[in-house]
Amino acid sequence: MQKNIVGVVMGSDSDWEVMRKAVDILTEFNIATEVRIISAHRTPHEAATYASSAQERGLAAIVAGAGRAAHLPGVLASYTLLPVIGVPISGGPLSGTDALYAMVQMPPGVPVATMAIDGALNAGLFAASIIAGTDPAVANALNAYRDNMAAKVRQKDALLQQQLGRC
Ligand code: RP5
Repeated sequence: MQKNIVGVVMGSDSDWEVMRKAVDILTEFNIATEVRIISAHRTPHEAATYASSAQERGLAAIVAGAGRAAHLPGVLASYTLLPVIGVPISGGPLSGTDALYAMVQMPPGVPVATMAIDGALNAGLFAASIIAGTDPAVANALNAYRDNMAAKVRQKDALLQQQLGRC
């Protein structure tokens, strides 16, 4: 059985444009993904079946994105002990704040690790961090990713100092 798969689940195809960022970064780290559209409200039975069988399919974590009254991550979390990472999706009259509050305000007992509104990239990175604890190749990839980010910041700082004539 394949292990360390990340489930990337979204409530609607309209969430895909945001959620693909999680899939892209996980793919960059050679982490397999299982990508599904499952709705807590429109397909509740699939949500229950998906989450309750996730561990036996080899999933290490679930990234769940949804907008509006976004119950998907909480519902999935209630059916599995796997870490569930919620991504509130923007859109609708409340611009994603509704989804953010729905995810971050989970009542005590069944936690969801909530990212920023549309924070699918960080959700992918967070899932990779979970896997990095047991997979040195993923840990190396994450370290390289951070080194690369740091190099870019230093480069921008050097450029700014140059423009200001302070170097
Ligand atoms: C949520 O409602 C979905 O996650 C999506 O963000 C939002 C709107 O869904 P659609 O009407 O675009 O299918 O359940």
